[in-house]
Amino acid sequence: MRSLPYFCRGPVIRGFGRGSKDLGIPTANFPESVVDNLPADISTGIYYGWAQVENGDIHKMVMSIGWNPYYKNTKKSMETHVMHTFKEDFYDQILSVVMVGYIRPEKGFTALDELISAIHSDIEEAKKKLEMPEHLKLKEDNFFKTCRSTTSNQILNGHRL
Ligand code: ADP
Ligand code: RBF
Ligand code: MG
Repeated sequence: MRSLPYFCRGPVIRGFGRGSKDLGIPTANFPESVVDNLPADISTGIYYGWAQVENGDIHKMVMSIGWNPYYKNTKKSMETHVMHTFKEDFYDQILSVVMVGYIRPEKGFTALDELISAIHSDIEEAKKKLEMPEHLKLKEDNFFKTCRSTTSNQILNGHRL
C-alpha cells in the first residue's frame, strides 16, 4: 500500500456503543469527513499503528476500516482501539493516528466470540510488529509534536484542521 504510513486526525464521535458493550474492546470512531478522505489505495480491513488523544501520550493502536460485516453496517467506519486504559471516555477530543501496517481484511464472522478472538490476535500482532525499528520511529514523528490550538491554521492531507 503506497499510502502507508498514513497520518490522520479528527474528533472522536459517538458510534453505536457496541465496541465496549458487546466486545469488551472500545473503539474511538472518526467522523465521515475523515473516512471520506482516505486515499483510494487504503483498502478496508484491519490496520495497526500509533495513536494520541489530544496532546497526550502516544500508544499502540489497532484500527478497523470498513462496514463491520458481522454487524452489517451500511456506512463505512474507521474505528481505533487504543492499547491503553483511559480513566475517562474521550468523545469530542482530537484523536491523531498514523496507520503503519495492514493486518487482514474484515471478515463476516458467524459468532461473536470468533470476532472477539480475531481482534485479540490482531492486538497481539500489532504489539509485536510495532516494536520493529522502522515502526518505532514513527512514534517520534513531528506529527505528534505539533502544537495544536483552535486558532492555528493547520493543513493535513489537503484539509484544514
Ligand atoms: P462508540 O460506538 O460510541 O464508538 P464504543 O463502545 O466503541 O462506543 O466506545 C468507544 C469510546 O470509548 C471512545 O469514543 C472513547 O471515548 C472511549 N474509550 C475508552 N478507552 C478507549 C480505548 N482504549 N480505545 C478507544 N476508545 C476508548
Ligand atoms: N468487525 C467485523 O465485522 N469483522 C472483522 O473482521 C472485524 N475486525 C476488527 C478488528 C479490530 C482490531 C477492531 C478494533 C474491530 C474489528 N471489527 C470487525 C469491528 C467491530 O465489529 C467493531 O469494533 C464493533 O462493531 C464496534 O463498533
Ligand atoms: Mg466505537
